[in-house]
Amino acid sequence: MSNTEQRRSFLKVGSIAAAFALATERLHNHAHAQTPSASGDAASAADSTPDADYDGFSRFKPSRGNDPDSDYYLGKLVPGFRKPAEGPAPFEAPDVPKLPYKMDNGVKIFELVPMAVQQEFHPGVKMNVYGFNESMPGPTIEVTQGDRVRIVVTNELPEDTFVHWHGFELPVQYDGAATLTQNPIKPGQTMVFEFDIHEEGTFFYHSHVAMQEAFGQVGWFIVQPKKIFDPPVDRDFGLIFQNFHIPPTHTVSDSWAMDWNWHTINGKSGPYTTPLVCKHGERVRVRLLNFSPMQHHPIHLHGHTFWVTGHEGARIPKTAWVPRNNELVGVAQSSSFEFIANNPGDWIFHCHMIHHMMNHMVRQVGPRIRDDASVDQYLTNLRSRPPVDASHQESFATPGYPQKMQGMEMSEDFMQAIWNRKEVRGMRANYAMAVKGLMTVVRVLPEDLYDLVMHSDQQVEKGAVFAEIVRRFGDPGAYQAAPKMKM
Ligand SMILES: [Cu+2]
Repeated sequence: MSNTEQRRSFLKVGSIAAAFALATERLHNHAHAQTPSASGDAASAADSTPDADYDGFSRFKPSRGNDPDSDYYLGKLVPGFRKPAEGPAPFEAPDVPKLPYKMDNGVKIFELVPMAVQQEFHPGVKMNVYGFNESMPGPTIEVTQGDRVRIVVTNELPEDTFVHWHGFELPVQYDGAATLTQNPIKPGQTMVFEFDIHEEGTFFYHSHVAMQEAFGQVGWFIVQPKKIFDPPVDRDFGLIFQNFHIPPTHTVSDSWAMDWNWHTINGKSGPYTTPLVCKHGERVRVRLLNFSPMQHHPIHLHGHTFWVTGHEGARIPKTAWVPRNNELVGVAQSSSFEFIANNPGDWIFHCHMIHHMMNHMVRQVGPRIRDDASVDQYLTNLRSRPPVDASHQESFATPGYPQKMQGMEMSEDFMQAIWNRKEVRGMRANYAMAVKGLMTVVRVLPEDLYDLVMHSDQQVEKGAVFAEIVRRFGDPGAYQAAPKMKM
């Protein structure tokens, strides 16, 4: 298929009106003019740009580089586009607000309110959990190494609480380790914590009452280094992974449970998790925090190899960075990794624990027990049995369980809420069926498509951006668009 033909078929799939086509063309050309390698029909342009090649590693196409001992092997020290003089890229935890502060005599003052909140795990599915300042996880505290902070904690929970500043080397009376170091903060009471921050890196705050932790009481506490981390990144994302056991028809977690049926990333459960959107060629940092009560999460990113650059204690010396596709994050551990987004597409980014890849949405792994048959009978007759279609088997549905929202049972309101977010524009029409529980998506978009998705108000048909990426970087002749969804 010629390029022109491919383009036409894209427009057909995309139904992105002529206006959009022109706009894309314009954005595309613009991107070419500014950063010849940073866009589109990229491979050849990228090859001729010195910036794109680092000892055989290209920031614009999948590549490993020549020598495992090279600084640029797998993109290890390939810098982002951001200039160090611009300071660190702003930390961004999708769906979680930042906690504002006031200055008083050089002290940054934050007001933190532990409270019961309603958190919408899925569209319309509001769970009663504990958080801070109307949010679960709590709002992000972001400061700079060397700051002095005063955190005014006012307890609006119906019970005593303690707040711990996880990882900070601070005066012991501010440690928040329950009655070991302080008296409880009674309901309605305020306690002031004030300390200097000499560390840098990924920290968090949380209640130091076990059951309150299980109810969701945690938030980021990010300390940007005085001297910006090298190499500079263009994106700095943060994701908090949590598990809850919320029985059918309930909205309150059973914090005593040993098993978990609801899984959230930044307070939302796949497919309601918000994709991480970045531009082709950028250097991206992701910080993960596993704040599940009891379960570890092996976190896997598709289509890229990342370097693990730090944990919650500190950044790791570069000589000890490890390249991975999957990083196990233990309970109350964080892990930071960085990669060059050199492979355009929509890449699933998920916990690899099977039970965490669904909210008891059984269809992805098949129903546990087939209708009218014991497992033995089923296995005996395997060859002669017709394939199982679990999508419409009411007998598998447990009232109130999230499997009700699986597949075709996703309601119109549900799907509207999913598609109302700009971050998902142009993704495949049925993408939501693949993103469940502890899953989200990393979208690596050429600059023009990034602008279309994140900054334009154009109509973008479902699947159009994905099809365009396949057209430019993949094998469009072998690509099939998603079937039209009913809604
Ligand atoms: Cu997991």
